[in-house]
Amino acid sequence: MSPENIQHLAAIVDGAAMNRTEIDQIAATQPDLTMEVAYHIQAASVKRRLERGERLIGMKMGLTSRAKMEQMGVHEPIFGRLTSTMLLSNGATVEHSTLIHPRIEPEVAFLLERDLTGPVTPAEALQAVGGVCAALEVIDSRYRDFKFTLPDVVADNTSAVLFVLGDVVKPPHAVNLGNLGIVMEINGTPVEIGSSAAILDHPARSLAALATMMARRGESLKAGQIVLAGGATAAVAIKPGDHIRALVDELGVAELRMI
Ligand code: 0L1
Ligand code: MG
Repeated sequence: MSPENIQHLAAIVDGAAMNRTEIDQIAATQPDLTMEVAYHIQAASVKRRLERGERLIGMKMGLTSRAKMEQMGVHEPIFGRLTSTMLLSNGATVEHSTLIHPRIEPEVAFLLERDLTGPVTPAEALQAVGGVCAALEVIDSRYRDFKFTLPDVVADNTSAVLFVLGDVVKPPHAVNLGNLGIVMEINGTPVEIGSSAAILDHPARSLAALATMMARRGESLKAGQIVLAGGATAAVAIKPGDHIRALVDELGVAELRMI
């Protein structure tokens, strides 16, 4: 695909993300939308956000659990980019009308205290981590009816829109990171129950996979960045009035409210 077309498609997904409008799948009209091209479109669309003053604050892994892969009909993890306007304070209130068709999923997040350049093993990846915490990620695909191919969702920055982090931060070796029980409640009712083991079998494997995938593109993670390791359950549609809490063993609660 030509550089001009990549920039043109980046402007379309960026515009849809900014204006919270639905678009048609890119793959439907662009047969040369490979995964490599899709990551170029993602990078170019996020660059537009940075040029408007947002800061790159981290990265996210997507489609890391079998439940998510089955839900979306795909079979490999992908990564996206987190910017400063996506991070809300724990317990924040979000207006549903400012989103398209939001869904939410409980996650575990890493706070990096060292740079991390792949390829790395999970054990090496953990050496860059200063802390882990509970997280909730709101995803809001810009594609009509939340339907897309894998390259489409990569181009759309893996549906990233908002996230919150829990207040409890612990060193990764201080918790049973590979098997933390996770419950997501909506209005006091458990709607999803899982374990951090569902995140590519161990969240450290997700972090290592991220660093390794980024290295293939000549990119790396930096000290101070946040990494959302990926959903541990299926994502759930949310509506006005919902109070959503992710309760993660040993890591407390990440929560937000929809109005
Ligand atoms: O964070 C995620 O796992 C989302 C990846 C993109 C797929 C989706 O929008 O469900
Ligand atoms: Mg996610």
